[in-house]
Amino acid sequence: MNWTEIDENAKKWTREAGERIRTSFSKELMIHTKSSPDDLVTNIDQETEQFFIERIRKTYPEHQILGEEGFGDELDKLDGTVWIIDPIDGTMNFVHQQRNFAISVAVYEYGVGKIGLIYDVVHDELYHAKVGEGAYLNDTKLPQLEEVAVEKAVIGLNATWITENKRIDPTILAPLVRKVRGTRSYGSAALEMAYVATGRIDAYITLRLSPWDFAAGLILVNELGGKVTTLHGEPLNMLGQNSVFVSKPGLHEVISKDYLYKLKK
Ligand code: 2AM
Ligand code: CA
Ligand code: CA
Ligand code: CA
Repeated sequence: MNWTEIDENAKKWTREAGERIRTSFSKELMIHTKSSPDDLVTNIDQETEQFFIERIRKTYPEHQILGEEGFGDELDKLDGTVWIIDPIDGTMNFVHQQRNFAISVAVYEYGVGKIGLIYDVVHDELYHAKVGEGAYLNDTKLPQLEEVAVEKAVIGLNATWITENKRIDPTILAPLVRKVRGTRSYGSAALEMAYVATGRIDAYITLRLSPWDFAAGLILVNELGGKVTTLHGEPLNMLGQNSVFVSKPGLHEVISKDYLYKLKK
């Protein structure tokens, strides 16, 4: 397996896909809803996924593809080489703001992350990691993550999870919100993981993500010494939905022990 070539192609196609998305800003967008009125998808999400699939199928016919919009393969296990793609992560931001969204592309081999790319299309910022070779923002190598105290931490958290909701007792995270220095919510799981990787936020907590939301971010954050687990501290299931807790080292243990212990098993 020529991982250098796969990495170069993945980066090239991601930047090309980003250029197409930037060009689309001047054209009319077709917006549909999926599971609920707030769950959006556009023709650009679909066309971008198809753009990747055409290139991967032509160059690597033996690889499999897991994509959010369903143009890839239906997988029940992660055998062989699998590309995990979210063509636009943060579609609501893409539609409402034309910013704060990203392309997320990861390549896994037998379930092990090899290459992770998160491309902030509007800022032309490519966060990338090849396992064992460090993580980068464009050409700049990112430093290893350092420990931080809870009182000094800024965490990515959506207000949904501290108000009445279906997935978590809101009294579990409310005391954490009071303790930390600040909370932020950017609306793109991939970007929030890239922000943990760059130290712009210290942790990110959310209750329901799919593999394409976190596949690339997991590789980036792990490469820098951060931790990515479910809220129960378990490894993420790469074929299903998960709660997700991304954090700098040290802080992960403290938040788990002092706040998340109240979660039901
Ligand atoms: P998406 O934009 O690719 O759908 C928004 O808080 C974050 O959660 C985004 O990364 C979004 O990804 C993700 N997400 C996962 N499932 C979602 C859903 N059913 N509705 C909206 N956002 C979802
Ligand atoms: Ca979506
Ligand atoms: Ca997503
Ligand atoms: Ca998406």
